[in-house]
Amino acid sequence: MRTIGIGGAGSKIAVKLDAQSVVVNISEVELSKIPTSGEKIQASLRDGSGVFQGARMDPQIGLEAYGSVSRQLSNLVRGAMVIAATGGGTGNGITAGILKELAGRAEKIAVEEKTVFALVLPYAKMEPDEFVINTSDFLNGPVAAAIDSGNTGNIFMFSNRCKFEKQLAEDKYNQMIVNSLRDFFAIPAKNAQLKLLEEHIDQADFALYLSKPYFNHFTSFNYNPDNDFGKQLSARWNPLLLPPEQAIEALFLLEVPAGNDGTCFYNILKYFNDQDVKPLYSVVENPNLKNPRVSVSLLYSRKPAEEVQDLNRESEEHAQTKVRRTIDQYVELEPLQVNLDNEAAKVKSDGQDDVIAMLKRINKL
Ligand SMILES: Nc1nc2c(ncn2[C@@H]2O[C@H](COP(=O)(O)OP(=O)(O)OP(=O)(O)O)[C@@H](O)[C@H]2O)c(=O)[nH]1
Ligand SMILES: [Mg+2]
Repeated sequence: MRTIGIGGAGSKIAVKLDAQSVVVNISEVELSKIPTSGEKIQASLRDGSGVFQGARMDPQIGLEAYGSVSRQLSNLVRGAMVIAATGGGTGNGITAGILKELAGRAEKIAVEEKTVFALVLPYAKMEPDEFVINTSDFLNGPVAAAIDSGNTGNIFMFSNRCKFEKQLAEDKYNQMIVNSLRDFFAIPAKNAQLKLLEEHIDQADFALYLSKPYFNHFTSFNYNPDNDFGKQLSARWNPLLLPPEQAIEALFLLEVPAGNDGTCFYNILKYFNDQDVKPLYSVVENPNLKNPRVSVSLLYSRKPAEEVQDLNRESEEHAQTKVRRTIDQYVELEPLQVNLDNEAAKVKSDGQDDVIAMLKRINKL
């Protein structure tokens, strides 16, 4: 499956997953830093700006730039996986363009031509409000419309929560996202390579599952057949993804050590049947394992509007805590004598371009 990384985060994660990824950016600088043997596509703005700065957190700029590459991308996204963060301007805006194009197609898209999306959402508690607002608009708008049209494949909702809570390095966190995706995408290959004990999930079954226009939450863990499956599952949601809603469809692969007859899969089947879900499943023997291991995926279709409410609630609580903290810590300060012109001149002579750009933005220069 071709991988397409859009914007800064999207490109960095895509090339880790596949060294031949196609990467897309407005900023030539960001694009030049991405090591890929695949195609590099530079989207451009009508007035020629953006080459250095990208979309500067503005999805409208990303959407405008989408126009310059829409033809090329609408072919490339067929049967591919698109990876992008929803907080910034480039990943958000260009991916919005792709989703709108898919939603607007009159014809139904064939299973093998569906596009799968891996989105990286900001952690509302600790990331700037702009990222959260951009994400809300994106989920409420183009994502909702694409799901309603039925013309998108599975959408994986990664979140940066774990990165911030566990204070992980960006590169390490990106690798965790990639490992997690690889684990899920290995399911059909494991079926092909390992001894089958029950049922079979082949490439075609897996492709059909991936082509459904729902959110996909997947996880895997060592399964203890003596304990309740549902309890183990809800304790082992994938911490990199948003937690799922009630499943509409499901898939699981149970791997058991040599000598285990694999009949503990009936417990898992029963768990899903109790929820009126008939999962696609298979049981294989994996001689490298000491304990049974299960990989589970749920497809759910919570309206993006509700996802957004959660994001907003989180950032609102965060804002309130911030205010409270400020009040708690209120101390009287001597008035600071700062001459902005002098400060700006200092910054200029330091060559701190980013700071200058920021001061310009807030009209101090
Ligand atoms: N997991 C992860 N998140 C990242 C990374 N880089 C940026 N982010 C997050 O992605 C969001 C910003 O998206 P970016 O990809 O940097 O922005 P962009 O799409 O390039 O858009 P502009 O830079 O505004 O043109 C924020 O939520 C960041 O925390 C990364 O390498 N890994
Ligand atoms: Mg960027």
